[in-house]
Amino acid sequence: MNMTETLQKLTGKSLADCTNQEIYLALLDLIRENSAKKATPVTGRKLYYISAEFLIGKLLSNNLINLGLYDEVRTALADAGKSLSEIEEVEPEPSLGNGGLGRLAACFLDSLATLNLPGDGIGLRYHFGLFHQQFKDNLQNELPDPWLTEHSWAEKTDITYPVKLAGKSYTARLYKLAVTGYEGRTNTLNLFDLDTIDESIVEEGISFDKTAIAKNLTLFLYPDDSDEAGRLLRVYQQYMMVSAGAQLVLAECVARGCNYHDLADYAAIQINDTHPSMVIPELIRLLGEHGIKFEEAVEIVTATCAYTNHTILAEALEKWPRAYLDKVVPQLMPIIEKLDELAGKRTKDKSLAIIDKDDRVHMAHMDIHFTHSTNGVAALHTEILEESELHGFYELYPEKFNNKTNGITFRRWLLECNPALAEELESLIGSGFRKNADELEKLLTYADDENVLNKLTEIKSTAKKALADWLLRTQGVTVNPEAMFDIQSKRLHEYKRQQLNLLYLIHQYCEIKAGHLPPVPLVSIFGAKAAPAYIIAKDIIHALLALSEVIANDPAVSPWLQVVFVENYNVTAAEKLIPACDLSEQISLASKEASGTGNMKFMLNGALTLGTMDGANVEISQRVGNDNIYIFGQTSNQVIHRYELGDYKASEWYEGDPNLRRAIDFLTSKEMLSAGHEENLNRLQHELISKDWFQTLPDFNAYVVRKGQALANYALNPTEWRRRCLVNIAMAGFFSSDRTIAEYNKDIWKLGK
Ligand code: 26Y
Repeated sequence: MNMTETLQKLTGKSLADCTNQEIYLALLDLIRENSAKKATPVTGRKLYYISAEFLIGKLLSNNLINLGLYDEVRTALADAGKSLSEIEEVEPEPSLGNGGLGRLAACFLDSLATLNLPGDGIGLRYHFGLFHQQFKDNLQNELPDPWLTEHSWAEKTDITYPVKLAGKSYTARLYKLAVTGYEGRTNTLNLFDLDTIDESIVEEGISFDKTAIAKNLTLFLYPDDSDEAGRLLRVYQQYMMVSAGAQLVLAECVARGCNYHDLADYAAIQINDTHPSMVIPELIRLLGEHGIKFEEAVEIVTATCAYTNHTILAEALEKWPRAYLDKVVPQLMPIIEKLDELAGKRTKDKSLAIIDKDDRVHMAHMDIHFTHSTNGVAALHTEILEESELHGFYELYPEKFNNKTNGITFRRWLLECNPALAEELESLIGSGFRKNADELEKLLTYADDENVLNKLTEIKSTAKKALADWLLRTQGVTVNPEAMFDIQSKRLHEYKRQQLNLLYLIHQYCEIKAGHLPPVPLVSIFGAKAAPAYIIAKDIIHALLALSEVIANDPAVSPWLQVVFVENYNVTAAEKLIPACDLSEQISLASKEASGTGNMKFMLNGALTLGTMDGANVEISQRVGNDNIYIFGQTSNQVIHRYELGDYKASEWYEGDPNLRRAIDFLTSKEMLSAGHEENLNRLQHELISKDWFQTLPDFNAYVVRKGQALANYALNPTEWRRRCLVNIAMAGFFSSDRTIAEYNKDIWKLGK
């Protein structure tokens, strides 16, 4: 049967007569059937990647590509006058993550299945995922983002586990989502949920009764934690995930012959940041129920589990008040106390304790003491963990520490989002790079080939036009595709410094007003959600939206400068933005961005990076060489030193630099106040002058200068620019998540088949 016949059989009628919805459902069936064929029994060690987030994005095209059905399906649909990209729009995006950490988990699942490694995910089936972002009056509003339909990828099973929360019993139900690799095996993403969740309790925006656990437990990903009920709910979520997850791991291993004592021969558990850390005491508790003594259980769990750290920001390192755990998980507290005691026998250093003097439980400390591996996510990040943030632990357990630089799956971030580039690469260097990303380096032989460079320019122009169409259709804005496209898309956070970009844009606005025209028109595109309770982050969004309006209304400036803030940035939007980018903004305060993974996606798609020496930017710059990246700003050592001295005064920088002063003053100018709100703009201005915790001001000048150079190079030397893009694509192979996963497997997991 050819594909047209197969699909017609599935829909029960001629394809031309089907609605997009009907075709979508038929494709879902087709994919289910094909991926099920690739599920293989496991021998030896199997990985369980436990994570509160799996930002998987839409799955239709991804699965078709991985199953090798994409071209056939597209052609069959086109023959019937249907377009695959329109059918894709029927699929709701599962936004089961905030940002980098969740998307990394999704890339890892793809690579595990592609490398034919047995590795499943364990997480929660949030009904609304992350909120849907809406702009109104230049402010962010949050709305629920429903994605579950009766035909979701995650399939309900009969498997349930009892979970005790605050002394009451609940029943966690397992849903399974097939993860099929590129020409590889099919693994499973296991998502837990309660049958009793009640979506109707959501009121205004995303508010709901946070105390009705049976109704709300998995409603949202990370509900607003600005109040105690919200924080407690997070503990409830985390425990439900790890308790059901641990029971699943044990049940699967026992079914394969494990006798509990040899658990580590059957399972490797990777703890993705501290959100699943309670899996450690929970496993010890469950092993105890099977007759294993505490000391042995500790050994088994330590040999089974490993921990990944994704941040050095103190506020993101979870420390739960003991009272919360006493309330929600009283069954774990005696175990956590014994672990704390045991840790105390290994070191006298109180700063390494699990329970501190204020009775807070340090989840990361429990992870490091009681897993066999702690890794950072980029070379610089791991170095900072070893040398400063976790130095005491590094001295105690040097053998546990290791680095695993992040990666991205090239299936989604090249083959799927940029088929034209993938096709061109294939015609030049063959298709080997699809599975062996290092082969991209072969592209270097074309670095001086004018035809190839022209072709790359043409591909970029087409992607920019496609983005312009998409922006018009979805956001109602018109952009000039001849302009340089400069993109900063990532969660909104002060350390990522969207505010630095904001100050640059104001500076440019003032320069243009003063008659100093730039060498090329610039379209600056942002995509970012701010945590609902993060006031300054929301003020930064507000200021950018207001500035966008001010510029658009000024005919002297608008031909040269445009600010576009994409509403509701998510994986789907990222797939449109990334192929169209000329300049990738990676401008976090050095030392603060653990790795970044957007930086890798942009590079792979032929953008040049404007960035600080932070996270994986350091490794990108090492690979492409300093001529092929725009680096600026303080180094992480300088930043750490400044924090140690504790004498940073933003106001001195503000007073001392007329350009900076002009830009900051402009925040509350009559122009900005005509588009924005005094309260928000004043607050942001005050924050920058009096605090500026992430040292935006000391990097301002260097940023303006470096960005100016990038604009000039782009405008005046297009061939050289494109050559640099080619070098970036060619050197991106290292940042494939296949490489990352192979390293985790070799050093930590040692998986079976
Ligand atoms: C505790 C709670 C508030 C919380 C929720 C989400 C804390 C952290 C997070 C998410 C963290 C995150 O996304 N971290 C990012 O992980 C990426 C993958 O390793 C890194 O590339 C990126 O630098 C880091 O910020």
